[in-house]
Amino acid sequence: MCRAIKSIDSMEILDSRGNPTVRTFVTLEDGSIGVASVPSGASTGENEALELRDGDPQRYGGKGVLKAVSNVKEVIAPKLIGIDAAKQQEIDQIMIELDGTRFKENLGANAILSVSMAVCRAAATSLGLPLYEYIGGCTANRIPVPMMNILNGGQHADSSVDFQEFMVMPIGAPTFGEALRYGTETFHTLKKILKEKGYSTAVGDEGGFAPNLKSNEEPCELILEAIEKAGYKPGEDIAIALDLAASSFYQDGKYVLSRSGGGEKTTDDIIAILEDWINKYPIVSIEDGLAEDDWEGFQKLTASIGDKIQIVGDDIYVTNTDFIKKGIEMKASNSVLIKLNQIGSVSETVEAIRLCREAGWTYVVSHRSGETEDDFIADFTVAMDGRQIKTGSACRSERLCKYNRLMEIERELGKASRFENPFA
Ligand code: 2PG
Ligand code: MG
Repeated sequence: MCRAIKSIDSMEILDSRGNPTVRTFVTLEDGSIGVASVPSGASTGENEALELRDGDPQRYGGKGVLKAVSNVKEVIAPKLIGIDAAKQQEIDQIMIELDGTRFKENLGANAILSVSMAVCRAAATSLGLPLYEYIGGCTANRIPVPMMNILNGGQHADSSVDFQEFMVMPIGAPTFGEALRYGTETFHTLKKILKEKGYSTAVGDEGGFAPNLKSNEEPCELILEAIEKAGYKPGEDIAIALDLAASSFYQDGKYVLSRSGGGEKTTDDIIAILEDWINKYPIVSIEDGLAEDDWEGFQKLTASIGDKIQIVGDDIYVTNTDFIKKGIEMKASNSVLIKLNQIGSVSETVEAIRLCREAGWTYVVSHRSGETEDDFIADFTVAMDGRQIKTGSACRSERLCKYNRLMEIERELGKASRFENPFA
């Protein structure tokens, strides 16, 4: 069997924040090689699959991943040698059983996911197919609308803004390439505006600007101005999407806006703020507007504005079908953020997306704030017929490599490619 796995190797590399992460190499009998690197979050959900770190204070402040690397080489590899790399589900299942815990606490989700993705790539190479076609079949042709995080706050920046992500979504663009241009021109225009106002134009973890602003609302005002000054129609050409990452400022049942000096807010206060904002700004999507433990709050938020905009759950679901099922039953949102490393394997991520589709929910495939030059999610989103991808701003190559890959795919598909406003 030429597609059989011949060897699996792994190493510690560094992510975009200079923290260690896992890169794995899978080689098949026919010589095909698949390489994959896993990302790492900062505003992580409590129930994410475990990112195994060494905890050795002598190396990288305890953040080394040599144990995860050794788990790939010593524990996982011997069980997978000889198996057909195209048997993705079987391979993922073997690793899940080998780990034996609900949150992949033995082997580490970083170890398991790196193998899962590398196996997938190796199989695609062996079959001579681009990754999106291998996973999604010969009809995979939709290029997602980017959510470009051009202003970073919260845990992704060292600034006075409590809310984490202020994104532009070029929903009115005719192609992905044009969407990227709309978003990038807005990003450059925002830089000029910030400069004129005497604000810093240094960037945060996801490549968006990270100035100290007067309030959590000012980013919306500035982005609106940037969209217009760049020559686009707000809401028509370019809309706004937010990720508050509200779990990161939720303490003892209250939302504490300490960075901006905004004081303590209740769930109802936050909902009122968001209701007000969606009337003032062309906001089409709000992610983690409330905290992961605030299921009733999510329900309320969705009941109040879920018919007008997309309500995305990230920390609350952690790409885990158990939590997504609960959310669907409770009508806690109408969309799910999808991150491979929250659940830890390609097959389980596909299951999470299936569940969203069955419920008639949307899904947004996402990067992490700590990324690598791995562009797996670009192909994966196209394969999953994903209409939206969130992978950062228009700078920092660990963000742009995903966007650049999507431009390549759009070019390769030519006339067959589709690009549509997900909200039309
Ligand atoms: C998020 C992500 C990605 P992190 O909250 O959606 O933007 O951030 O990877 O830090 O969890
Ligand atoms: Mg989020």
